[in-house]
Amino acid sequence: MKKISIIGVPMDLGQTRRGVDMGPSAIRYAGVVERLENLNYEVEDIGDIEIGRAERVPNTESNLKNLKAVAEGSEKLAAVVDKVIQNGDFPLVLGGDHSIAIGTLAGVGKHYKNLGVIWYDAHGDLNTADTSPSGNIHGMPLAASMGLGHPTLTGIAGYNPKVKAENIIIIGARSLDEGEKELIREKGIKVYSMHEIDRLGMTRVMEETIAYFKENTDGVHLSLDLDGLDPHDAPGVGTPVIGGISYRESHLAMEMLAEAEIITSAEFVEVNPILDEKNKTATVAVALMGSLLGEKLK
Ligand code: B3U
Ligand code: MN
Ligand code: MN
Repeated sequence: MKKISIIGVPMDLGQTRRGVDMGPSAIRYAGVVERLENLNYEVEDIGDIEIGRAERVPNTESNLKNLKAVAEGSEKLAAVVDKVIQNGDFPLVLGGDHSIAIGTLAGVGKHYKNLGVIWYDAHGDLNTADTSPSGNIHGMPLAASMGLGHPTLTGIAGYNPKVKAENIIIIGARSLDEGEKELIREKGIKVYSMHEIDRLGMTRVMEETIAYFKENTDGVHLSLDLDGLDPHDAPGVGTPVIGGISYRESHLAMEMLAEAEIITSAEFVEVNPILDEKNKTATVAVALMGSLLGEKLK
């Protein structure tokens, strides 16, 4: 069985709410290492990536907040993820806000000709500098990984794109900006919004997702934003959106992925312990990691 390497990324510069930098600590406190060791994996916690400070003076060159510090953190994370995969281990990345996916995917992408990405999120994270309503980079990582947006973000790790539009599946979307909707239409990105999840059920959504990836990709990265879940089940996130995926549907999704044995790397992001209720969201994240990595009820 593969060794799991845990990488913490205390990043809060991709958005403006404080506290999400403590996500990795909260997830560790919720027992991630023990949980995975109980599944008979060898688990190594390789510690946290060092993240710079928020920029006090907004940069004049673009509207992107903390661009330089986010890019620097992304480069460091990409290098560590790359090394973990080179060693033959499974990278499990703990966020931090979702801007970290730029670095994770930059490290993962060079190892696969046809990388699949599951983007489990209330949002599309498909903004660019031109379409972003906020300037927050955590709303841009999926576009950046496709090669769209500011060159500092698309050029991380020196290659581009990290994933092709046809290999992306978004699950749980219910808050998309106009520019993101246009991009989804233009690129034909597959989206199972809450409408499809309600209509088809999570079982069919995952069956279709798994079948597509088995046919078309040689590795699949799961990027799970805890705000994909309903705020009732995952309250500790910076941008909660009502009407989300339930705890139960999420476990089912993770269990189906485990059974299909298609996931080759994963990240869990946007856990903000300051906004949480008794570490509930970190605890949910760890439970989902358990299911994703093979925990069974019987
Ligand atoms: N789409 C908005 C809001 C947002 C994106 N991701 C999160 N919030 N978590 C934006 O700012 O790009
Ligand atoms: Mn996100
Ligand atoms: Mn989100």
